[in-house]
Amino acid sequence: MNTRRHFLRRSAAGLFGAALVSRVQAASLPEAPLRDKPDMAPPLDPPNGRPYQPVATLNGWTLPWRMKNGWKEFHLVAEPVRRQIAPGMTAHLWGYNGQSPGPTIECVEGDKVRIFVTNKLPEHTTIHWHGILLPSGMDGVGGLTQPQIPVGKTFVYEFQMKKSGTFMYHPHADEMVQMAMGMMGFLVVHPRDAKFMRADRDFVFLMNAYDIDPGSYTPRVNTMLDFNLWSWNSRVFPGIDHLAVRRGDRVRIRIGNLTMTNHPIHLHGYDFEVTCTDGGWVPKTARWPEVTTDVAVGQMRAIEFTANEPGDWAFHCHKSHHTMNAMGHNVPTMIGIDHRGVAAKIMKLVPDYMVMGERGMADMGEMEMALPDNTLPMMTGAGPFGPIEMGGMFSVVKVREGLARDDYKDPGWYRHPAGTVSYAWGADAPSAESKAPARREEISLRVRKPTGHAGHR
Ligand SMILES: [Cu+2]
Repeated sequence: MNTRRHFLRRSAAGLFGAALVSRVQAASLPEAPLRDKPDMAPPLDPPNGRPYQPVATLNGWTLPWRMKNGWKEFHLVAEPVRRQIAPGMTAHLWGYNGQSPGPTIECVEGDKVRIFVTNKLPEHTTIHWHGILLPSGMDGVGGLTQPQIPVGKTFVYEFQMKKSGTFMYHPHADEMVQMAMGMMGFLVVHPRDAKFMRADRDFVFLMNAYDIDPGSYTPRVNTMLDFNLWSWNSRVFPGIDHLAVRRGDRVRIRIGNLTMTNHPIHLHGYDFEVTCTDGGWVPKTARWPEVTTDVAVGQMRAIEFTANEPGDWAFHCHKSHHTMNAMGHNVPTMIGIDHRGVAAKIMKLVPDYMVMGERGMADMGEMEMALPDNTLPMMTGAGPFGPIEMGGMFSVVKVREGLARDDYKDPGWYRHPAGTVSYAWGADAPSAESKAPARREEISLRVRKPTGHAGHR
């Protein structure tokens, strides 16, 4: 984590003399830490205030705060950022404190919170605190409850957290543009009683979507439905963190949806219950078992399960186009049509031409073809048994024996006990020990997609 030097200098001035302290501190802003890496920072154990089990933000981090006269003070800086969407592609987005999404804000029911928001965007902005019960004038709706924050200015939001739960923040100013550019963040309010709704692992991420032409860097901001990158915390598979879980852990995954469509989120290997929405905790008597829960636009859902079954469990949006990266839709379906020989003839005229799928599109997962710069394969990623043929909103919950409490590292692929893996009829049951590389950096594939920018709905 880097630190913005000028803020540091201003706070450090207080150290040099008691006479200066009050005057400088009255005028000083809290530090606005900056993060330049897209990988998951370790959960931030609260250094002061009431204790809680901190959350793990997929490909993200938690914003540190300072305590001042009983207030928890945070500093968000809205600004242009560069976000690696997955290895091989970087996007020019807008976000907070160096990343899109912005850092997760964590606090405790009853906390008095003061959030400084500095605007370093090229246009005005505000922040709305989605789901938080607060005074109307702190609600962050530009024009309605406050003037927009002008370029270069800092506004202050102050409120007390009346209830615990799962919330988010995003602009309520030029919203279409600012959300299409990646401005959003997670906000978790922990229960005052640390034993209430305690989970051993508490993951959070926001769902977002971008429309970035292959070979370019900046999202189209007018797109309403035809997005071509479906992301979790502005990352797509295989760039999304795995969810490492110790066997026996009580696991919570909190998900918010700031895309323009719903996402049926599906977990393999477990049934789960929705225990929290952006409206609050769901009473036990009102929950039911699910393996897929739809998260509608603007909603948040927390799902919970006890991780009894070890393995590598796929976790993804069930809209199959949302587990693909950018591709074209103006491609005719060729299934059942024998066009052998045609491609070779066309390739003499158009060297990088590729015929799509007379047997389906699965071949895409293993083809080695050139991509435009800064463009991700449509379907990619290799597992221990071959190409995974996914993109977009896909990750893996990796349940393992004996992980340390604070160990969120990718534990590698699951080693299936002998005799527990599906095998080809007529062959001997194979040994299940996987020999695949453990780290996904070593296994990315490059597959050329059809040209044309149309995305998926
Ligand atoms: Cu989806």
